[in-house]
Amino acid sequence: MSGLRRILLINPTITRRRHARFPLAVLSLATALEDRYSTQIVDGNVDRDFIETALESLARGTIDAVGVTVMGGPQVPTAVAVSKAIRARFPRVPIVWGGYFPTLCPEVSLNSSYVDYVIRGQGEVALRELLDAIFAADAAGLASIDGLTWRRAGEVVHNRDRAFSTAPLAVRLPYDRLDDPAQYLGRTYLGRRTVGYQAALGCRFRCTFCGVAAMFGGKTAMPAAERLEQDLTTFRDRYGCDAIQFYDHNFFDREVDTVPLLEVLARLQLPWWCFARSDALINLSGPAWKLVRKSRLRMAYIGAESPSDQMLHDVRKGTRSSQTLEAVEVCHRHGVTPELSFMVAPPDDPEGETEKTFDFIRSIKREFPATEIMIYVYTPLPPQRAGANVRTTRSPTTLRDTHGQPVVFPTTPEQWAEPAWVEYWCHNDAPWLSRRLHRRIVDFTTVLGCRFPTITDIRSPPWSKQVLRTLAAWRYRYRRYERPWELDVSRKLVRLHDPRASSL
Ligand code: B12
Ligand code: SF4
Repeated sequence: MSGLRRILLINPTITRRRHARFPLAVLSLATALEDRYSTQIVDGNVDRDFIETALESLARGTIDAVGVTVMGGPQVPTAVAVSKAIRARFPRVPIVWGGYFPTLCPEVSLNSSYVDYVIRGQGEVALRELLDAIFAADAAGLASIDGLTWRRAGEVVHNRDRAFSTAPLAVRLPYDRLDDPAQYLGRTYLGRRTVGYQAALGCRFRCTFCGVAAMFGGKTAMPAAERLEQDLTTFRDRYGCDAIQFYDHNFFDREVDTVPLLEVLARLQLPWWCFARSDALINLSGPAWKLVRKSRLRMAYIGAESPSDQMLHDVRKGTRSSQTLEAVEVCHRHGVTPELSFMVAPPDDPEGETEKTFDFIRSIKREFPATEIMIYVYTPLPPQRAGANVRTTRSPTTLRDTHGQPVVFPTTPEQWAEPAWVEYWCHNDAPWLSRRLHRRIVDFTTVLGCRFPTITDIRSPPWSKQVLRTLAAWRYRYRRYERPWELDVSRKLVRLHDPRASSL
């Protein structure tokens, strides 16, 4: 065994086994630590006893520190559970949290007995510096680690933000270190073995509702085309990959930077899916669209957010509703399915904005019925510390619940792990939503989803989708969304897929 200190990196369970994709956060950290530390990865998406596995590793006495990646929502309860279990049995082992949840809620994360350090933002270099300081017992050194939130004499200290780094684009991830890497390539409507892959880093926009700005501060960087080609060719030749789901926050950045990547994709011709902005799509040139068609882009997920230009302006989206419509048209013209995501029920006018959004969705469906629709509740980011890298439209402290009382956000990870707050983070519910409006959103979503079953659902047989379509037709036509019990029952029987929970 090497004399290196050993770090356990944990990806707590967030999704079902068959939806598990490469755990990119822990793989990135393992690569970054490589020359100084020995690492072990535990992935709760494939190892359903991941807490037991982590404890067994620690019981062998060879683990010197633990890193846990935490996304808000359903990963908070599992991250709390594994961290608590480790703290109870091995109280002296330092536990570090990183990822979107601790980046957005660093103080809350530390308000627990089982998180010692929080890394905000990109973690590769910060974690290495932190481990170096911990093992050198260099308490003074902690103060100079950018992106670290920690406790000094009981008081929470937020070091300054870490500058955006493009260094991760220079390395390739060690996928072969995972047990059976091929198990991470899942069957989706794109292909039999779909890989989840991130090509570029960050996002140059700073929409006020989005956690990505807190992670990257409005910065982005594109990878070299050679890196993309090498990675995708390896996935194809070594693991049998036949489709790609890009995790890039905005695949279509500046055309001049995107074209070399499109050329790679046009050579490989593996069906693919990506996040894209409407303004970028409508401004793509003819030659770029030609590459897109050749490359077999199947679906583009576009953050339409709202039909209201005022709201789009208020959340600093930087696009207009007319651009959403143009993007839908241009996508259809080029054989790409647009998948529009909307945020309904904003706190200022939940009912009115929701109805306007429903009407907008109906008008799009009339003209382009193949457009896919995702409906979320608008849930602003939780309160941020002073000086955080996030711009908010309004202070969350001004939010009121349905009784007119100020919304009190969780102050501990356990509170964020409660079902109501998991729903908040997943954009499914909010304290200002009346039960009536919540019901109406759920009912509309059900009727719409049955009237136009998503093409991403490959498990339900075609006949069952036809049955749902027929059953839902009159409700959709006459806007009779309320209590669609017959659709609820039928949907459960055919187990209709909901891409909001597990993606493709
Ligand atoms: C894959 C993915 C998922 C998968 C999870 C994995 C799987 N299938 O196996 C699934 C589909 C389950 C998922 C679910 C959700 N997701 Co998600 N997801 C992603 C996605 C596309 C990629 C994540 C990834 O691998 N990134 C690449 C790695 C390298 O980056 P990273 O995770 O940020 O890690 C870096 C740092 O965060 C940090 N770090 C991370 N962990 C750690 C740990 C330690 C110890 C340290 C030191 C540092 C550190 O260092 C890393 C390297 O720099 C991201 C978008 C994106 N591109 O990141 C959204 C994203 C993270 N998801 C998001 C959200 C909100 C969700 C949901 C909670 C809600 C929703 N409606 O989408 C749902 C839950 C749904 C439900 N009802 O269950 C948001 C988070 C923003 C926020 N406000 O919290 C993102 C950014 C998408 C977005 N733009 O809105 N997701
Ligand atoms: S919503 Fe999209 S464009 Fe806006 S900051 Fe988030 S990832 Fe970037």
